[in-house]
Amino acid sequence: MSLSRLNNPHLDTMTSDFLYHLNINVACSQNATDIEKQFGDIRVICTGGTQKRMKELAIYLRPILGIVDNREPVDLCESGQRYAVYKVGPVLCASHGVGSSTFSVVLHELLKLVRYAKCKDVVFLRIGTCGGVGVEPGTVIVTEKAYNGCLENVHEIPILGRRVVRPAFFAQDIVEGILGVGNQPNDGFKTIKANTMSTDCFYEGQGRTDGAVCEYSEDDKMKFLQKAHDLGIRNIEMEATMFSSLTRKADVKAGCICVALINRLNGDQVTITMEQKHEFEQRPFIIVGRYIRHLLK
Ligand code: R2B
Ligand code: URA
Repeated sequence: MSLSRLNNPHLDTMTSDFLYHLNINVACSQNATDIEKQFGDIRVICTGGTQKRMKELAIYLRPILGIVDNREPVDLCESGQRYAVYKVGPVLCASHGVGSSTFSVVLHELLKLVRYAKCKDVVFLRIGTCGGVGVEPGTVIVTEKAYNGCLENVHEIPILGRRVVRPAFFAQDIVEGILGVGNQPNDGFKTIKANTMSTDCFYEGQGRTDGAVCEYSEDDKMKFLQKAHDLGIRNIEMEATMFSSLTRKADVKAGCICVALINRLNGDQVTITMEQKHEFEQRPFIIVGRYIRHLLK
């Protein structure tokens, strides 16, 4: 799929576009040659919550992409002071913050960036953490359908004063492609496909009883988590509905790969040590590294 057109006719009338949060100015009228030179070879955009994790991913991907470089990766968007973006050969690794609102800002700008750079067949991936629902902590979950906090398989966003409801699911070939490189004999962890619930709130929205405010009982919470489980939901995070629906609208393929830090059927507090968390966070790297190798071969 080529990204030569996005689903926005207004872009065709603009002579320049300032990607404000990335601090990248695109002169559309001059065939965007600088942007094409810098970013035209991009095939995969990896996104994840934190700057540190995206920098680690960039370093992790170097040998996989045959890139010999011992220098610190350069944050190409440091001057924008919002998101970090690292380029490793044909892969861009960008941070997106917590939740759909911060992610959608950088996602709109990255989608435009790859359009202006005339990138071909770009795949967007989110590499994240999540709470598991009935799965062992450390399990890697590849999202099929994304459900909102009302357990509806849609993304809902107010636009011009109206509630706009959009489909929220990932392309089956991407899901299967990612799953196909998982579960290798020495992995030491499971990779599964499942549905994901995305919420705008880590605490009440995810049915936690340990937030600053809580107006339901432990029993209410367990019933809700069970209902989610019955819908095939095996993990809860904060971006998959927006990510799947916006990439779908922009006609780009995408995938969401998250590692479970806890099993929410056993509690709410994320109490794993930072060392354990770091080890868990490497697991989606392993899967995504293999998938990128498979995509680019
Ligand atoms: C998972 O982890 C973050 C919240 O701790 C959020 O970005 C998410 O989806
Ligand atoms: N991220 C979430 O959104 N929820 C969790 O429970 C853990 C990580």
